[in-house]
Amino acid sequence: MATLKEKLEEKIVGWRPRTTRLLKEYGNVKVGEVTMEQLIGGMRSIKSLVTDISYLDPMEGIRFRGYTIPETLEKLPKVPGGKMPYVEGFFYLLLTGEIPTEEDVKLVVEEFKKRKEVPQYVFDVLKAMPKDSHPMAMFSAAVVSMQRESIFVKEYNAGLNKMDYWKPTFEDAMNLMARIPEIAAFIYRWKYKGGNIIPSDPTLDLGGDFAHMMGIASPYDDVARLYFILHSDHESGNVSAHTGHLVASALSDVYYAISAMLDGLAGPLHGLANQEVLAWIQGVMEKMGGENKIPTEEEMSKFVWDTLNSGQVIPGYGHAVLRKTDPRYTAQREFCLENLPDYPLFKYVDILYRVTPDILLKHGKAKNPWPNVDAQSGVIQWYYGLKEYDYYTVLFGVGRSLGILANIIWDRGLGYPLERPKSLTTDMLEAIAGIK
Ligand code: HAX
Repeated sequence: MATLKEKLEEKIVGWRPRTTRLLKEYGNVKVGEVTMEQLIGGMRSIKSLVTDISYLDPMEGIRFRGYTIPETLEKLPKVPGGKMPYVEGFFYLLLTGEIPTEEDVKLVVEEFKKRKEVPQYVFDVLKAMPKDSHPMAMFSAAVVSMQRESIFVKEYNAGLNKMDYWKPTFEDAMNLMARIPEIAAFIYRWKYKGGNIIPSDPTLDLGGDFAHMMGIASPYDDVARLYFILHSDHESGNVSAHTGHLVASALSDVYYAISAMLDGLAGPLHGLANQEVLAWIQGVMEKMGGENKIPTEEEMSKFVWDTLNSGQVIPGYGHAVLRKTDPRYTAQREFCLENLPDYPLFKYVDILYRVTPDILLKHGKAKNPWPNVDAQSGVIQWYYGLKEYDYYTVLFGVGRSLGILANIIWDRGLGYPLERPKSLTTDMLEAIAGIK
């Protein structure tokens, strides 16, 4: 049976002629136009990146390798005793575009186990950081501290054919991904649990071992699997994905690229949003009478209107690209309905879901009145005892590493070049606008 690397080789070699043809024969074909608004406005929606790992449709939400979230969760092999798929099998899907068999998944699980030992110096680096360092700063530092392990760098320095760049990149990506869960769990236990570290259990899959090292009982293993899968990829233009791609485009190895993408994810406009949404919902609960008082829809509607009329946004609603309920929200909502239907904080989330979209529509400002992923995820973490807000983005980062590593391997496989867009001056823009 083919290993993941052999399968990937077959896929990459088979794909290359498509990219080469587009470049050689259709290089001058126009894909879109760029307006002044897009240029000044953070390059919003400019079509300027290529990825085949995932695609975000505004009406439908994310598809991973062509599969919707429900299809992904349904089709991938499940971990025995749980309801969620193996994260390892999901990584196989991201890399190859194919749903793996049970056997394929077992091979990836074994590969990760062989590679998962975290060098002691990584823990020493983390222990040397001030205790009040943000967990994302710790995560990023831990990853970049392993840069000396890069096989890509060694082979590149020894002289490597460009066509083969992806091979040591694959080795680096597998080594790094295998180690990330233990690093993330170490940060949690070191920072918030008095340094009481729980060693990895080599019999468990990635999600199961992560939950074990965090010290949180089942079904948190399924929560971890679901969370990592849902947060893995959201095509290439978001800050973390774009940063990972950009840094790797300089042929910086994956340790540099993943450390940098984590730095982008740490921003409040990106990965940090989920903790803000949870804090807001808890504030709503406090104001409306606490966990013993579940508001009626009328009471909640009034609260939402009052919030909007006082000029504030409703956190967890709206999206820059999506124009429907985020399917990542729906997947987590279904998990809540099954596992914590009566949890007061979830009841609040549920009532908000029933009243808010209509109100936002009537209010008429938000282009998307529907909830986004962040409106649900914090509630689940809180329920299972993970109450350290600052840590939530680390969970996001573990998941996002899957998507970005898959992208970087393919970037190298297809020979995508150094990223280098062109900038203009304000004078030039004024000249283009005809003002000067
Ligand atoms: N409540 C009230 N008003 C909202 C709103 C909301 N949830 N979402 C958007 N609006 C308002 C905007 O403030 C804007 O008003 P102004 O014209 O007065 O500035 C108007 O509607 C148009 O905004 P938009 O084009 O619909 O939204 P953007 O693409 O600019 O921004 C945001 C998308 C997600 C940032 C936005 O919807 C928002 O602030 N939502 C609340 C915060 C939130 O949920 N953040 C989580 C983001 C999830 C994510 O992407 N994570 O990575």
